[in-house]
Amino acid sequence: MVTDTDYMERALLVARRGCGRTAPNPLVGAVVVTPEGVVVGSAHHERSGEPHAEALALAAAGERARGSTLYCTLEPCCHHGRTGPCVDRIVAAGVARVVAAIEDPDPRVRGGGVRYLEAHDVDVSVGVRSAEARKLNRGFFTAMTERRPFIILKAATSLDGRMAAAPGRRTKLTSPPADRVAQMTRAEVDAIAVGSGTVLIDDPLLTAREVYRARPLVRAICDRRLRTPPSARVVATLENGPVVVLTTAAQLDSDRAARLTERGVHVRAFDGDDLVSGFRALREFEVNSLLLEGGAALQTAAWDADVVDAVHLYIAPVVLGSEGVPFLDGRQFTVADLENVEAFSCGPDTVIQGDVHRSH
Ligand code: AOF
Ligand code: ZN
Repeated sequence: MVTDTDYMERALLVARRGCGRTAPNPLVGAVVVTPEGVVVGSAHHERSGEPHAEALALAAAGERARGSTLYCTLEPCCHHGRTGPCVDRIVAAGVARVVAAIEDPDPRVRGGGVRYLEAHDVDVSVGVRSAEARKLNRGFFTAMTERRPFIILKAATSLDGRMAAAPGRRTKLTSPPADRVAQMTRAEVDAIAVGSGTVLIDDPLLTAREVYRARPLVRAICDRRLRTPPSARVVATLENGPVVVLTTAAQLDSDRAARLTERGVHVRAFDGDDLVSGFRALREFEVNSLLLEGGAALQTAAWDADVVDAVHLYIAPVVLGSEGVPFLDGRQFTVADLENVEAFSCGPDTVIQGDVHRSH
């Protein structure tokens, strides 16, 4: 017997085909199934501004959608956005039943799709595979509910929890296999962020390399004092993705801001004492998820601001000693603070990935 859960898993699989392309919109999959259990339409949302998964799946099903069940990984929309409400199409197609994995957190929807369908005699169930559906779109959910991106803090440390041998000294800790895993994460997120100290010390490119990315990666620099040199490598590689320098309002009129802007860098102001306002400013660049790569000061500030949603730790089998720079400036942190932990070996290194447990 094929169950609702089986069809929803299929819809989730289909939704993943849009991976890395849909931001700021969600990944959505939809499957149309006749009362006999035949799949007559199946589709995913391909890119923001293009047709929704439900509309595409119903179009594929045509007349066969009448009396069918529609499985969708997100509650169908009921707003007049760029593509028109899916609920109207569902009713017009004569769908008898809708099974949605989870309520849409978009304030324009939030249960409105379900209410509309029920008012038009469509039977609706919400909650099948909801945890997977939420995970699939965790950036979208965080952006909708908290108005900031989902933030992954990435750090490489020694066995004794040090990130560098001494402050301001670049210390290579991880092996090439571990670096490849880190590149895969860069391929999945919408943006990467570093502090200006990291730009000055490491002069990184902040691009996704040796991995496929469907869209350019937004590269953000938190730079209250506007120290980013216009000669930085990140500025010289704008074809790899936009560069956004987040600074304070006082710096906006400076010559340095003008020079960066001339080179095509987006200079934006944020409240320098409120890091979250900086991350919020990135919504202009359609950023739902962000990888926070360094340095130590920026990571500690994000941790203290309670906006770190997940931690990716790369632990190298070396000891740097007490002169080294401690992870999170020595703040109390153990893997027990994380949920859904995955740990694996990568060459000589150990990678630990987990979500930050929040009581609120
Ligand atoms: C999508 N694809 O398959 C579904 C979405 O900008 P619009 O008009 O396309 O509307 C985007 C909103 O539509 C989005 O925030 C979500 O609430 C809803 N559902 N969006 O891009 C889809 N089903
Ligand atoms: Zn829709």
